[in-house]
Amino acid sequence: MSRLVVVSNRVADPRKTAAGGLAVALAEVLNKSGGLWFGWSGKVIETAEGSAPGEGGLHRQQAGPVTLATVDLSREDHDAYYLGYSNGVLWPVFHYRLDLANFDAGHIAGYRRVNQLFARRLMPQLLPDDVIWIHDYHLIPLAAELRAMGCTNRIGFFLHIPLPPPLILAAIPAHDWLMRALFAYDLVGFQSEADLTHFTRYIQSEAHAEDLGQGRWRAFSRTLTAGAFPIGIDVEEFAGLTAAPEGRDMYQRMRDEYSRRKLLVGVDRLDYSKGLPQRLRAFRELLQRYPENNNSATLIQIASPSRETVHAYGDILRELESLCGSINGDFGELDWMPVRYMHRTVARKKLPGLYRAGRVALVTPLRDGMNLVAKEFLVAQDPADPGVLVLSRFAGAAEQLKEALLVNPYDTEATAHAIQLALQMPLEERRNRHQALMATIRRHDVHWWCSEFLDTLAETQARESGTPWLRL
Ligand code: ADQ
Repeated sequence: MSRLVVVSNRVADPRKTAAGGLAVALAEVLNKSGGLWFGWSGKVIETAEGSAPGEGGLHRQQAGPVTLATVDLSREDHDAYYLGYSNGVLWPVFHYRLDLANFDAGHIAGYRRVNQLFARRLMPQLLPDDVIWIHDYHLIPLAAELRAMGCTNRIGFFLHIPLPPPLILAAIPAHDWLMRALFAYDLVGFQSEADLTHFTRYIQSEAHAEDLGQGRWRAFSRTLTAGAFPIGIDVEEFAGLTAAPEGRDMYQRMRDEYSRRKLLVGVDRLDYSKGLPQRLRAFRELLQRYPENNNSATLIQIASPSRETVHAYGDILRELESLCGSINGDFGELDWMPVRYMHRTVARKKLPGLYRAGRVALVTPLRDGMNLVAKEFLVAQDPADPGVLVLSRFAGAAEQLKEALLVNPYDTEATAHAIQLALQMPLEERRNRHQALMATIRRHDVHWWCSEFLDTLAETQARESGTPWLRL
């Protein structure tokens, strides 16, 4: 078995359960192959302390059979690569928010510099047979940088966020450079068929790519395989958390506290892609249109702090606080607060209890690669008396979770109506929908995702020798 090398912006210690499903799944494969996990240490070194842009020390640490190798970043690199380009250009554009993108030319230089730094630090760690799996938008050009240094290993890439249609992608000044960089990979994986279609339309129209069949495409004198690999969760792990003492305790506390109420739950990172203001407007509409919910329906919305140094995130925070305040002010009673909003991260062990107490989950992003909260909510339910998932049609998960109540989050009235249907749904229909959804979630869990991606990568044709990768 070849050794697996995982590269992602951040590295998680696979021994810590708080790391979550993805880390657990990757840890399993990494453990089996005695693998290496490489990424940014999370540390920013101020230039005054001696770290220049494009430089950063390497730290190696053993986590059981897995080696964790991390690199520090200088302040300048961090600000340009992480804040400026990854989260100031790629995140908004890939989520269709051109209005929030800042195409400052300096950022792309930093993005490229850090990818080159990663390649320089990773290259000496590689063995000839290693299979390399690179994750997400921070590291699109990494394979091209490795190839330019002579790396001939099999390299796969998985994009966790959506890929927009060609015309939106083309708004990025360096879009052709980015898309060409993808051809340094042997396999490129997306979350959904929709994202895959956007990619193939782009490469056909902009790069005259040739369709070789079976997911293989040829352009820039290179061949890659592209496919949709919808990410799942570790169902057993999450069911275990639900049944654990902390999960049960949280559930009981929520049940006791809200015994006279119908509980709705929302759990997100505070991000403009998650559609939080739209969700609150729909909840307000629900209270206005269907007055039987007054003094009853209660929305617990948890929005964990995220990327607060990026400008657009401050605006969404203020908007959310004002919407919650006005709903509580207009509809609240002495003994009933319609919205309980918390701007903090909830410990992973407590989430299943909260989900299980919810009659309805509101997962209504304006755009989302997949959205794992939707899947976690369903796993945490009591199959004999399950809650209902209201899911945005713009989440990648909507391609799979057809039995959820799918909504357009921009349509406030229709979303309010769907929430009302969810609150009123008879037991038998709830059970049937939950059963069908669980079958999908079990079939396509995170272990399936990992092995499907890695098996497909192993089957890609050995890279053509003799065609050196031309520098980007
Ligand atoms: P995220 O945008 O972070 O991930 P999501 O898939 O919803 O989104 O959540 C990932 C994990 O974070 C889940 O396990 C969830 O429980 C946890 N989480 C979210 N909000 C939380 C909160 N307030 N408190 C505690 N935990 C919270 C990106 C893409 C997604 C894609 C994932 C995985 O944006 O579309 O599904 O990667 O590929």
